[in-house]
Amino acid sequence: VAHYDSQAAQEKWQAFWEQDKTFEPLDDGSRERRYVLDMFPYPSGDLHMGHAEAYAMGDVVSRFLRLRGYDVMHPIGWDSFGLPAENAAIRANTHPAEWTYNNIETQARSFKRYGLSLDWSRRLHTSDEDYYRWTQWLFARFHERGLAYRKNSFVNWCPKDQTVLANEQVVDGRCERCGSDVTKRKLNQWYFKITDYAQQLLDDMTQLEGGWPDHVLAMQRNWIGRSEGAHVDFAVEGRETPIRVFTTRPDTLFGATFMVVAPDGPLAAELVTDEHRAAFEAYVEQTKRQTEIQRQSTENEKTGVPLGAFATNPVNGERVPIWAADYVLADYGTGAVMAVPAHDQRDLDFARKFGLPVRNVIDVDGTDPAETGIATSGDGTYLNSGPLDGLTDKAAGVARITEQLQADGNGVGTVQFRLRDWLLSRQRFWGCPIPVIHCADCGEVVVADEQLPVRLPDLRGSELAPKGTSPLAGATDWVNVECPKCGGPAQRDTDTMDTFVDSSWYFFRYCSPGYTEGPFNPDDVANWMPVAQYVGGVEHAILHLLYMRFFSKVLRDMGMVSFDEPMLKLLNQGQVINQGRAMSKSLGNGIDLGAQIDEFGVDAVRLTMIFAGPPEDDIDWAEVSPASSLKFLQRAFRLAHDVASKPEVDFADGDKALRHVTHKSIAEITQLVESGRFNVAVARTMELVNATRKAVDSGPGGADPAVREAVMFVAQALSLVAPYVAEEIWETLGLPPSVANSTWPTADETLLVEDSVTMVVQIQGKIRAKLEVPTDITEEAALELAMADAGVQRSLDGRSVVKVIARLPKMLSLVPGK
Ligand code: ANZ
Ligand code: ZN
Repeated sequence: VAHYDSQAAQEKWQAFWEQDKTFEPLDDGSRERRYVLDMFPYPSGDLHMGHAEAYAMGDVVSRFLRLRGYDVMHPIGWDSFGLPAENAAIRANTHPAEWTYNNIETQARSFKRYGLSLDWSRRLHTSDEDYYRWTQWLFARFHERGLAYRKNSFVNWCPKDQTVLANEQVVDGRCERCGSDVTKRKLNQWYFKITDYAQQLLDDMTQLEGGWPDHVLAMQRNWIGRSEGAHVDFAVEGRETPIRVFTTRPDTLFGATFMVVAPDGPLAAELVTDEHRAAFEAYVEQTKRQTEIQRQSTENEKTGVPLGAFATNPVNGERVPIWAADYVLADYGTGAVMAVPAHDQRDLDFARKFGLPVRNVIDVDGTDPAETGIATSGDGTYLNSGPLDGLTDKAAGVARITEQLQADGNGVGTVQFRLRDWLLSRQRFWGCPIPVIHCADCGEVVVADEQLPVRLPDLRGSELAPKGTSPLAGATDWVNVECPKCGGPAQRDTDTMDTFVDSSWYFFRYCSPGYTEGPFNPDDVANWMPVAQYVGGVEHAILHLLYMRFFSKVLRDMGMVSFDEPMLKLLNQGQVINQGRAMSKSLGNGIDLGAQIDEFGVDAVRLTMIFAGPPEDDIDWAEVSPASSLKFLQRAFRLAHDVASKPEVDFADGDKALRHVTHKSIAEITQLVESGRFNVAVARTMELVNATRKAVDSGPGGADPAVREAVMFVAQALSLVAPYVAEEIWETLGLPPSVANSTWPTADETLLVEDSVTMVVQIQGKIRAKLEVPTDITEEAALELAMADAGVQRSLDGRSVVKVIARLPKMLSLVPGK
């Protein structure tokens, strides 16, 4: 029997695709373009099972669109700056580039072996000079537009990695990378002003609905966190300017009995009186050890200190004390709140602990929070609230009080976002240098475009060890330069950029690789983008996927791109797990991709990944069987050897029944792949293989043209998931290579009609019904249909059927009991 040799097929077809440039797009406008993009890999070690799954998914889409006649771009590159390379270089006393580019070569080889339909001619690495030159160029443009700025503030600090982290990189109070508890440090750092785009990032999500998973949109919406409310000004005794608070409930202002400011913000330090200073300073130290999550938790025992300062409630003239407490965050709203203990649980817990007054101003359910200790919220009847008394509607209360505040000049309605500006400085070496020179006289001078890239100095090994300052600061020859403006002595910025900056624009670069006039050619981007399908892990739901949307909007405002959203469709593949758990070293349940491929071949491994379930679901490797995938592929391959007709044969002469099955498969599989149901498409392909095998062995036989037609489509459908065996089948059929260059068929509507015949139903020799049934009807289905017929029921008259004689599809005879 014929048997396909998966390893030999792999080498043969890799060479063919490379030589044929099968997967390089024509890019000449002769076909409609489609851009299919996988999130580019980080070069940590070799490819693993997770990569294998994600890229197998992207390849289904890319190969499908190619066969459908589109000019498909499916590029690959590496996100090659980052900490692991630096840590490896410190350990091995080498340069991070060595580790990085070695790993890239290993991964590139594995990608090729894995049979992905990638365009290698557009390959990029974010750590290449001709890439990071343009990252710096973009930084300069952002700076010109006021979207890159420096400020001094408390930032998230990872004590292990010795670098700052963006808010998005702090997960449950820990460093997203190494899991260390994140602390706070006061540093002068660079930020991107993503908050300028908060509203647009929110609004444009309507363009992504349907194309992106709902939960990703929900996560972004929460992260952006839009709140409507008001700014209210409280005059402070002995201070010229009032304190401004942000509140979502200005209608509760009559119940504001004290104020609270963030201990670690500038206000508290300024307001505190000498009498309270020592206690306050101790409290600030304590605060810094708390994570943001702990601080916001309602479970947390409330702590705080009085500042000795007092303010005036603008609506009733009451004198209220000002406290500092860690539950108020320095960088949300204004870093100060009006405390309304009756209607905010945190304020109530605080008031009860420190004996501050509680005044109920909304009767929600007849209870008094001062007595119950439970704050009430929502609609109710206002009381103790001057002009609001008697109103029962929250919206009306908010509107009324906001109007009054505005009229008196004590406040204004406003919108607040949870989203913070993006902190992009990192005190690490292996990243894109920030192209700024600091001069005592001229301030921040951005390096001129012609001087880019600002190259990394040549540091290695122990020179990179974390010291709490950037390793670049140690490269004094590199740091000390002439000020480009005044020629005086100046210093380069010694921080590098967050690697999420690199990955915020790589997909533009793919459109015009090697372009030297800018980061990309706007014409190429106009041709290829937006991306038709983006594939990658859900762990990027807020980091990368928010940042790249922000970059695209800035580029749009610069006139370089014309769309609001760069990625129209997003697929988040599930994870590959083993025995119900994520694979990990400590559990010892890791599965090695290379070993799986050695044993079963690429095709079987990929088929297993796709067939396991819906793309979004996790795959438990303990519950799937690459061995049976391989068996199926061998079955499909053997079919090709049983095709006895020649390529010139006319399918119209083929067996009707098999043609019907084939064309039904074409229609269904097309629709299934289009709607992302890849696993079901594979199941349909398996059914087609079975039907064809039957036709060969016990039907019209291998010489029938319908068999050739069926096997050709089997090869095309399989090429999306098992490309090597698909090529082998195609070749065995005597067709010119490659199946990847073939055209996906369209189903012939006339062949889709179900063939039917008339089935007569007899009872005791008499015809009781004539029913239209499919030619391939089963006895079970025929009996069910017959029993549902009114004439049959009348004739049976309540008697049960004791015997069935079936001569299908033409006749069904029923023998009733007594
Ligand atoms: C008075 C008030 C009364 C409040 C009431 C709520 C209920 P969101 O919805 O998340 O925007 N707040 C304002 N700034 C804060 C900060 N920097 N740290 C901690 N809390 C802060 O929350 C807005 C509400 O959170 C604001 O409305 C304020 O408390 C508090 F019955 O003001 B509210
Ligand atoms: Zn200068």
